Amino acid sequence: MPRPILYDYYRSSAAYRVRIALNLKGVDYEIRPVNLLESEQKSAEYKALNPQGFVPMLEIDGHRLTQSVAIINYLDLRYSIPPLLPASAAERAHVVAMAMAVACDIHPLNNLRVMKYLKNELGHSQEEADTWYAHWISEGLPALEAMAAPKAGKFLFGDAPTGADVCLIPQLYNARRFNVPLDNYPTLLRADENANKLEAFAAAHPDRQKVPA
Ligand SMILES: N[C@@H](CCC(=O)N[C@@H](CS)C(=O)NCC(=O)O)C(=O)O
Repeated sequence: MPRPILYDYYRSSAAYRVRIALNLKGVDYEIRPVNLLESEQKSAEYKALNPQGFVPMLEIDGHRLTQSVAIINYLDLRYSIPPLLPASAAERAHVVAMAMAVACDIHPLNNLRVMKYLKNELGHSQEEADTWYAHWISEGLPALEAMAAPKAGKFLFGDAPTGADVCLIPQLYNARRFNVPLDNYPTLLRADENANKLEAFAAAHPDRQKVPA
């Protein structure tokens, strides 16, 4: 089988999730950059492969997979060690709920196309767009902190990273980029600190990726 190919943009937090998951699973993969700032994701060539025009996309085992959470789920089923989801139904639902709080309820509101629409079509200033961005993070993270706190250990659920941490860490990277205060989230910050000590997370960080020319 050829090496999996990740269609990636270094600052895409959805692609960052998949880089983390691939690294945690120890999968050797190739990166194919898609420059979002040049709108390469909207090209006819790319949309023929991924009609949604998003990164990430992963070519693996003869499949072309899209949607980061679906990709992470595929990787978890394909490579069982280390597991990214607990085995028990209730614990799994809890971890998936935390991952979805980020992937479905915070991140989509701040996606590039949304930010562009606010500024280019609706005429909002950069300052207003930044306020929007920070608002949805500051609205989502307190809930995630409260969801995680009762069952968290070193990570959002227990002492090993799960899919919830895979989604959280890129979201915290985005929050810091936009100077969103994080002091009120001790559980999230503990998971962040512990995750970034692991090479699988550290190697996936945007600062360790090649920036498109
Ligand atoms: N739900 C999708 C979201 C993917 C997504 O939003 N990707 C962003 C980068 S983080 C993107 O490609 N945006 C391009 C655009 O908005 O035009 C996933 O989890 O994979």
